Amino acid sequence: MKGRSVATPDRPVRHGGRPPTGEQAALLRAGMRSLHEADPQLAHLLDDEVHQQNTTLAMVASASVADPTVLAVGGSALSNVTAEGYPGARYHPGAQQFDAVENLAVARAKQLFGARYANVQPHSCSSANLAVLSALLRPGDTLMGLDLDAGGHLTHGSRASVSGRHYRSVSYGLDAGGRIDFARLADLVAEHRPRVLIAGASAYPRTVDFARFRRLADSVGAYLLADISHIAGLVAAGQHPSPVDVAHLTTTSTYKQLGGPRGGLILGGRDVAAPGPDGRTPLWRLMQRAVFPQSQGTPSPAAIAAKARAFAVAAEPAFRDTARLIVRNARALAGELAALGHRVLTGGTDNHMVLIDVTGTGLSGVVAERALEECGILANRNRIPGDTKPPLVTSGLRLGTNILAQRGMGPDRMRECALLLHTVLSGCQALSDTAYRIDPALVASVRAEVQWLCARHPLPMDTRAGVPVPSIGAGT
Ligand code: DSN
Repeated sequence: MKGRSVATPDRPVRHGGRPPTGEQAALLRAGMRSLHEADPQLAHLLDDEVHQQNTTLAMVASASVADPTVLAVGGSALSNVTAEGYPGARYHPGAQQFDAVENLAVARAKQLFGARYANVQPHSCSSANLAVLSALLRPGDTLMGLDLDAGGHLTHGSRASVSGRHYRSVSYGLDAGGRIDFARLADLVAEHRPRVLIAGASAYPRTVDFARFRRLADSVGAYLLADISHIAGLVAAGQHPSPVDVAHLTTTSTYKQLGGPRGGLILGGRDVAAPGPDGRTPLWRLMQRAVFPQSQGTPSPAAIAAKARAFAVAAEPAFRDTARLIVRNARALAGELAALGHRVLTGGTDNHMVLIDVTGTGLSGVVAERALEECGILANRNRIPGDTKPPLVTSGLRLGTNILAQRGMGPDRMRECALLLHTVLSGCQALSDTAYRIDPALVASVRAEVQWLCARHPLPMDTRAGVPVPSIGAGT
C-alpha cells in the first residue's frame, strides 16, 4: 500500500494534489483495444451506436447524453467490487475506494439538490420508488398517483406494476386543459385518505406545484413523494421549483435529464428526520433499510462512481446554461409546431417536454414514431388524455429538447426542427394504425437535413467533430 492512503467513511482518500496515476485510464484503453480483436462483432455494434447517436436528432424526452467522463467512470474497475451495505458498514472486504466514492456521490447529490439526505444505491428510479413505497405502505394501504394514461408512471400505482397490485391504488387525472385537476384531486384525497401521495409524471409538460400537493397530503396526514425523474436537471439548475424541502421524500433517475448513468437516487430535505409510519423511526433511516437490505443486495459501485461524476458535471455553470436552453427550446418548439397546425397538448410547455396529438395528420403515435425514425429523428409515441388507441399504438407523440440543447442548438434552430417534424408527419401516409408509406425522396431529404444539423451541432462525444479525446498514456 506504499504511496496510497486508505479511505474510511470519516477519512476520505487524500492525494495531496497529485495527478491520478493513469492506471484506470490505461485499463479502459486496453479493454477497448482487446475488444476489437477478441469480439469485433460486439465492437462494431458499439461503434454503430456511437455513430447513430452522433448522426440522429434525438428528441426522446426521457433521454440526455452523458458526458464522456461519466461514460468512462461507469466502465471503471469499480465494477469488480462486491460490497453490500453502506460505507463503513459493508458485508465484504476491499471496499476502501468504493466507500470513499459512495461518500463522494452522496455529498455531491446533497450539494447539487440542497438535500439533507441522499441514497445513491437504487439501480433505477423504479427501484427507488418501490423501495420508498415498501417502507411507507403496508400491502393494501392506499397510494395515490397520476394515472398512467394521463402521463403518470408505472410505479405510481399502475395496475401493470406491483405498485398497483400490492397497494390500493387510486389515480388522479387531468382537467379539460390537460393540467393536473387539483379540484378533483382534493376530493379524491378527502375521500380515500391515501397514506402516500405521489407528485410526478412521465409525460406532463407543465410546472408541478409541489407545495399544493404537500398541502393536500398534510390535510390527511399522508406522506408526499415527489418523483422528479424527468425534470431533475431543471430542478438542479433552478429552472423548475425544487420539491426537496417540500415533499417528505424525492426520487429521481440519474439518466433522463441529469446526464448520468442508468440509475436512481432518493433525496430527503427538511422532513427527512420526520417519523415513519411507526411513529418513531426517522424517514432517512427507513430509506437506508428500504434500499438495502429490503429491496436490493449488492450496489453497483461503478454506476455510483458515474453518478458522482454526473453530479459534479451538473453543478457546473455550463449545465445551468444548458438547462435554461432546454426550456427556451421547448417553448420555441411548441410554438412552431402549433403555428404549423399541430395540436400541442396544454397549449405549450413549461419544461423540456412537448406533447402533440398526431391524429390530426391521420397518423397514430407509433406510425409517427417509425416514420420519424426512418428519417433520423427519434421521438416516442405517447398516450394522450382520452386516448382510444392501445398503449403500443397511441395517438400522441412526446418530444423533448434535452439533447437538442446539449448539442448547443438554440431557439432559432427549433423552427428547423419543427419543420422537419412537420415535413415527415404531413408527408407520411398511414395505411393502418401500424403501417405507413412515405416517399423515399422525402426520407432522403430529411435525413440530409438531419445530418447537416447534427454536424453543425456535435454531441460532446462526437470525435468526428474534433472534440479532443484525452491522451491516456502511451503503450497501453
Ligand atoms: N419512464 C420511461 C419514459 O418516460 O420514457 C422510461 O424511462
